[in-house]
Amino acid sequence: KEHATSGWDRQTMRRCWEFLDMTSRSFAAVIKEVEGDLARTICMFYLVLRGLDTIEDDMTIPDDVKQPILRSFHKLTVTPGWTYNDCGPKEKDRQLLVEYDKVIEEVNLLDPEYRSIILDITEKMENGMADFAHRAATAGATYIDKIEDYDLYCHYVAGLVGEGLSRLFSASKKEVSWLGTQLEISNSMGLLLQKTNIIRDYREDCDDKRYFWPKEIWGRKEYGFQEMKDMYAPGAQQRAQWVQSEMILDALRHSTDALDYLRLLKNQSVFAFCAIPVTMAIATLDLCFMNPAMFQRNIKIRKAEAASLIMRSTNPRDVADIFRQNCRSIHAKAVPEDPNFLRISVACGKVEQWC
Ligand code: PS7
Ligand code: MN
Ligand code: MN
Ligand code: MN
Ligand code: MN
Ligand code: MN
Repeated sequence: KEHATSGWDRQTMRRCWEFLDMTSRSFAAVIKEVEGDLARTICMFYLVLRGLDTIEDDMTIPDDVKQPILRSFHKLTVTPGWTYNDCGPKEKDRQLLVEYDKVIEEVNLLDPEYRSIILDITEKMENGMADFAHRAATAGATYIDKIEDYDLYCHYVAGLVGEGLSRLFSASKKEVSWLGTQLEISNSMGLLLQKTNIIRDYREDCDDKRYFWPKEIWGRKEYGFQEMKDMYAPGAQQRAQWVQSEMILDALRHSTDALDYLRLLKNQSVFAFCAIPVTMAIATLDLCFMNPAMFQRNIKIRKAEAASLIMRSTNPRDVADIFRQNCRSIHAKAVPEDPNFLRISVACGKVEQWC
């Protein structure tokens, strides 16, 4: 039965599973562990959004070309035979778009209820991405002003993924029918992951002129920065640290929602799929907190720690323990000189108290 629903008997679906391994460093393993035809559905959801993100990320595509491709991506995704060959050679996932006709073929074989959820989320995400991409092209670089804009961008690229996944879980009957209506906490799941990614990728994104940190935070007068890339300069370490702690504090806002979300899940394989990325995110926030290396290079949690997090991400109680431990660790590293000290204490306390 497992074999019949995962599509191993089809050449195109086999290629799609290969694409999943090629394009996802962290999601491939957890997606494959999901039960029955939901794994194949999430795999296809992932590949569609990965294709869309590859176009969003490609700075070699001029804005006037990129806009119509982004805004029609939900239609292209069901247009038999469509492929995209014009991504720059630097784009790591360009092959997925070169063979996108195989993704399209498999999307068209999905259960119509699943397919319409995927296409609805794709349409909302593509238009959000296109709005921000247009602003970035006009300004010459990605540039986010208010925390509100930051939350909106993260809603488009990750909060909507959370919404779509919740709707798919409900449609599969593996989770309660009303999970798909829990938009606020589904959004928070995505925002926690996306914000962690944006914090950790500071240097890599800066070097690509992708400035996702909101100016409302890094531009505060007391920090004294004129530009986001000034934070990695030699004399900036102390002040950059305070910006980093405010960014981490902002991400921690979503952590109790994530715990509330995980508590609603009933299916073991769905739980692991949702919990593993989230415990990795909390551990990554702890790793980044008060760590000046984050401004210089890409830092990652150790293999052994990741393995331990995966093993412990099996039930809400252990996940809450992981959250509490990381928050206690963040709390212990906070210093009174930090302008965010009090607010960090409160945010960590809230997670430590959660039950
Ligand atoms: C369908 C599993 C578990 C309820 C490709 C998983 C890019 C962090 O900013 O390229 O370009 O550098 O490093 C995933 C909610 C989305 C949010 C989002 C689809 C969790 C396209 C993770 C993932 C919701 C937009 C990292 C979102 O990519 O980002 C499926 C529950 C894709 C999830 C992007 C970011 C992923 C990301 P960037 P990256
Ligand atoms: Mn992107
Ligand atoms: Mn990307
Ligand atoms: Mn992004
Ligand atoms: Mn990133
Ligand atoms: Mn990335």
